[in-house]
Amino acid sequence: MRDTVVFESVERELNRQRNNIELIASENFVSEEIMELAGSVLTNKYAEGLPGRRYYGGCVYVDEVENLARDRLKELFGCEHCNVQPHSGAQANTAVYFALLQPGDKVLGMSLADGGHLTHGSPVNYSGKTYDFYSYGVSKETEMIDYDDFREKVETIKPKLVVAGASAYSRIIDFKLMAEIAHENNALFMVDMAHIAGLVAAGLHPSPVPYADIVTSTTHKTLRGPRGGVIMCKEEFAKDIDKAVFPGMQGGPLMHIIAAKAACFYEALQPEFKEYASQIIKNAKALENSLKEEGFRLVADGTDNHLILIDVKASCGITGKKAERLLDEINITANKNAIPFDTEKPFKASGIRVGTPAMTTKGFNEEDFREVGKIIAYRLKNDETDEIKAECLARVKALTDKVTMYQDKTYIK
Ligand code: DSN
Repeated sequence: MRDTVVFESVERELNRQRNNIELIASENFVSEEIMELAGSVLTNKYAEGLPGRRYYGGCVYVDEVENLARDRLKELFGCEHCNVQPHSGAQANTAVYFALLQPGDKVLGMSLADGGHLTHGSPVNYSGKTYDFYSYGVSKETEMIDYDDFREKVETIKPKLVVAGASAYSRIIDFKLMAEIAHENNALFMVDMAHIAGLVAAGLHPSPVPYADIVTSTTHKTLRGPRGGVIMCKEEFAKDIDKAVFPGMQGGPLMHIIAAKAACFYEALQPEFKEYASQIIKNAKALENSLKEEGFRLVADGTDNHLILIDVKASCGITGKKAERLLDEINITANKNAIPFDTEKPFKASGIRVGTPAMTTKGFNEEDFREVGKIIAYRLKNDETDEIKAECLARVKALTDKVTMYQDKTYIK
């Protein structure tokens, strides 16, 4: 008997994805092929181990798939070795720590409050509870990474591992400089490039791969693949990383997701992906300009990549939590986010984070994003009236009505 209840929820989510302007900077919409592979019969297969060295029979075809994913990922980023099995970015990061560190070892990562990630040493996360994490952050004046302070911290703390990468940072990160500082001080250097992986793949953000000992990423953000993680590393760490993923952290890999990852890397190797990534950045610039024209204060004064942090407290006198709700009510999806030196608690926050990858996939251009900026301003800078809400909803509908992706396909139900 068909479980209609869960299918109805999925149907409602499909309609939400169709009707909303999706600005969550870490989300995207996958292609029909990736969706099909993620929902394929490979979900039925156990394949613990690596291609050619499995703990189960019947792995000949999933071996083909995992080899394709590994070869394509190596070609895409030019890494020496990779593991495509981590179920998520958090698990990829945890596996790296498990491979390189002992509990209590010193690690330096970017502060969550300044744009880092939970797994970069937050006290509520496994990383912060297990290792002796310290943090670096952004300068108060520029709200960009303070590399002098970073150097001083590496020199005085003498961490075993330095972690770079962020989930709410809108400027280019100087991975080469950070690697030099880490290596001069005998620290290993790891980069979590989850947010910007698609931009790196397209050559639009400097790649950390030549400089870092280990690079982790998710596959579902700017890279536009299925939800999952990967690890890339220098050959000397290959065995330790593979062992840390399995049997260290995980059991059976998700072979249907690895097939979808293989398709994602194939797509990212095509010339059209470069155009897509370039449009993400052009759209973010258009949104930045539109928001600035409306008088908004943007953290770090704008963006070089796919995301913008809007200081809604300084700009409109409201919290990020309220801004998120006001936008939700007009079918614009974003998330509240702490800004550097925030005086609000993280659950309320003074900012919202907006990104362009998802709607760029759906075909939005600079003009569309200028209009998105104006709608955001109109909603957040005015009183909460039914008239304004209705006007905003109509303007959002005018934009989403032009989208064709996911409209006529039944495969996503
Ligand atoms: N949770 C992700 C984000 O939204 O940025 C990071 O992993």
